[in-house]
Amino acid sequence: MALLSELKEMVIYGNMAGIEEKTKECLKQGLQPSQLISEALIPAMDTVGEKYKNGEIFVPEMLVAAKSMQLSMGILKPLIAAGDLKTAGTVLIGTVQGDLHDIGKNLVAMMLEGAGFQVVDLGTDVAPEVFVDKVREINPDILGMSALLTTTVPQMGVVVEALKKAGLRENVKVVVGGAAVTPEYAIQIGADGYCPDATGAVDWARQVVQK
Ligand code: B1M
Repeated sequence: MALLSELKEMVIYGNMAGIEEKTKECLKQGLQPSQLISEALIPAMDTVGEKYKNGEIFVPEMLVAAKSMQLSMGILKPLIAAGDLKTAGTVLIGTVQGDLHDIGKNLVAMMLEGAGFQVVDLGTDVAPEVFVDKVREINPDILGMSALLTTTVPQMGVVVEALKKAGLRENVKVVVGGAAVTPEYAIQIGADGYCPDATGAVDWARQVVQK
């Protein structure tokens, strides 16, 4: 269907100016919101992820694509009845306490949304007890933490310990990322995964929920 391909291309090339109009046009032509998401938006973000992996595009292009996807989603979400859209899984995400960097974390969140995950974003400077309380409240499949400062990375270990103390550690898969985090640190604190970038986070999350 030409309209779906056009919508998909608009996400891939980050056409923020025209994407809302195109989304409305698709709906006017009788296409279903869930169809736009599964046949245009999600495949578009998959292509974007591939292009990023292959070094064909960089963070700014990926951000604009993700923002275009979100503009389209903004129109579609209210039209989707609860339960109509199949979620790939739920991800709770946030930047750890003391850390205000959120560009990378937002990109990870947007890419996960683009891949069909329901993302609950706690923002930045998130205290361990806030992570723990939210895990208890929404029972997500995955808890993702981001840190950009060497001084805030240890907070990730504090959260993992707090989850254990609350008896919630086995209920959720924990993934960590951010420029100051290393795979070795992830192993050291007993996280389930480390992802170096947003596309890696999507691949990892998909594998986890498939299991
Ligand atoms: Co700050 N800052 N900053 N800063 N800042 C860095 C991180 C720094 C490396 C700059 C430097 O000195 N060269 C340095 C940290 C040094 C260190 O600890 N090793 C630094 C510092 C020191 C500071 C302050 C302390 C400066 C000061 O005030 N003296 C201060 C701290 C404030 C605080 O947090 N409490 C500070 C403040 C700021 C701003 C507020 C001005 C701004 C943040 C704005 C914002 O985020 N809204 C800022 C910025 C922009 C940067 C740099 C320039 C860029 C970071 C960024 O957005 N990169 C950064 C230097 C640099 O990295 N070149 C720097 C782009 C982003 C897409 O990449 O976040 O790495 P990144 O995310 C990637 C991956 O890491 C991964 O995927 C993303 C996309 O591929 N990823 C995940 C991230 N989270 C993930 C989670 C996952 C999986 C993957 O799973 C859950």
